[in-house]
Amino acid sequence: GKLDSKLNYPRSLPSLPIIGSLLHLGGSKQPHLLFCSLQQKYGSVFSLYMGSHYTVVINDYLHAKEVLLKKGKIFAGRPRMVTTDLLTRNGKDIAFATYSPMWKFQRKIVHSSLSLFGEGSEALEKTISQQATFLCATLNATENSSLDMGPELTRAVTNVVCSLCFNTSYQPGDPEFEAMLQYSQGIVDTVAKQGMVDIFSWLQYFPNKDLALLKKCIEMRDELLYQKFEKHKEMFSSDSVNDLMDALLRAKLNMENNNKHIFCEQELTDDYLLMTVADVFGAGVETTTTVLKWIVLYLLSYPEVQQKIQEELDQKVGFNRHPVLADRQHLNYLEATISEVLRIRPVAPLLIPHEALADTSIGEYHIPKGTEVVINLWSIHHDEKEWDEPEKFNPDRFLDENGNRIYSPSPSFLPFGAGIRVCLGETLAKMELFLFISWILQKFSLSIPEGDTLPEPEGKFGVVLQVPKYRVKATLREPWKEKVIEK
Ligand code: HEM
Ligand code: PLO
Repeated sequence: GKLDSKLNYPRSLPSLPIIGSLLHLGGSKQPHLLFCSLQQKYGSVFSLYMGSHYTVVINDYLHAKEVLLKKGKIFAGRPRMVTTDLLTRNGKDIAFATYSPMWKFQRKIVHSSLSLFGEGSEALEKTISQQATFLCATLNATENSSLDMGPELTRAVTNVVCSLCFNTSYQPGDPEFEAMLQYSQGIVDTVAKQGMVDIFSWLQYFPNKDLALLKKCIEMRDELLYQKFEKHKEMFSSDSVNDLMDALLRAKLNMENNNKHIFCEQELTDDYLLMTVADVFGAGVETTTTVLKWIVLYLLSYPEVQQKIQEELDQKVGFNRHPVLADRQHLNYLEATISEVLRIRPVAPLLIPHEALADTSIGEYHIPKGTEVVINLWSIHHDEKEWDEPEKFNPDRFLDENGNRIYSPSPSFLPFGAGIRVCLGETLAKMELFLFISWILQKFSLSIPEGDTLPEPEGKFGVVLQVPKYRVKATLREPWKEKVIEK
């Protein structure tokens, strides 16, 4: 109601509070699909009220890039939500924290630890390869029977992030791992999914099943975090910093010793440390696992794509050694397939909502300070003006006529976001996706178990776009029949 009539605003949806409920009525469209189809009537930039919160939805890459890149700093805020405030102790993490000097500092520590222990080092490639070995051993053990690969993929990915964050890993059947699976699913099911409590915050004061589940899951997570934290504090030595938790502890000690807070006024309390690791751990597990499950589902639906990847692997890697990261530049079709999955099923179909930190504009439209800006990555990745038959799964669109990889045939491709809020784990995620899929397909062919039918690849909207459950039959490929898969 406070809009200035002299200024130009995006077209607004009518009868607004109803939209809030529309998003949640069973059977009706999911938010990313609803927003995508509303473009027809309202154009690619439109506004609505989430309860009383003025929200602008962006459905095309030009306006998205203006928000994320050109005016990235102005739009670097995050709106507060009831569920994410609970999850992050009022925004003491990175992903759901609004722009602040502390947020910058947290990002910096994570970024440098990831390069130190991860992306730059051979140690990480070794860790991922070791997990790939275990994964292949499990597939071998269940050969020709049907298997839900979900938990196996999750364990492989979790162990990689565990090693980066805590310098630990899980054995099969570890009860702590089972607990982690359970609470993380509960969080994914309830947090930041444009649910009613986040739209009408007063609903939190009434009995609410989702919120109760979220609180219980956060308790479970906290217990696990504290335990890791206490062990790290006990063992800490600034001469041997081996993981993210150590790096954060060292940053905290340095800040206290110097007693001058170079980066920010605020104190780096335990809460900030805990929420930072929790973010990296949570993001590290849920995103990469989700993409792996999407990739396998598409490989089952498109056996010809799987076969082409295997032919490329046979040619470029062969059967006498395992795939290594250095093979990435030669495995164009595999890389194209990964990109195509990230396009057609973006992990974060609405990114994480941004917030305008000052009065500004998007295109010709005035945007008041405090506006929530939702970037609809789904629309951007399914834009008919940018993609030929966007609903079609076609890895070849990421290759030129000679089969060489092109980063993207259209600028309308932002699977990791862009600008100052860009994903912190892009390099790590790409390493994992490449190594896990290449290891699996070098040794196994994946197919639909007899009598099973695949679910529709629709995806369930949430803080990540969740994959429907399905089962897989893994068959050891001919050249590997004589070889022994390492245990
Ligand atoms: C943020 C995608 C893996 C850590 C994001 C965003 C997207 C994204 C779209 C939001 C950008 C925005 O709000 O504008 C992905 C995809 C992944 C992936 C597609 C896997 C294929 C990871 C991994 C980590 C990670 C493995 C672990 C280090 C983060 C963090 C943020 C983030 C901490 C918040 C950044 C901020 O708000 O400043 N990611 N991500 N992501 N991602 Fe990822
Ligand atoms: C996933 C469930 C975990 O238990 C907690 C968690 C932490 C960070 C979140 C992640 C969840 C979901 C995916 C998010 C990530 C931060 C960045 C990432 C939102 C909720 C994406 C894709 O934007």
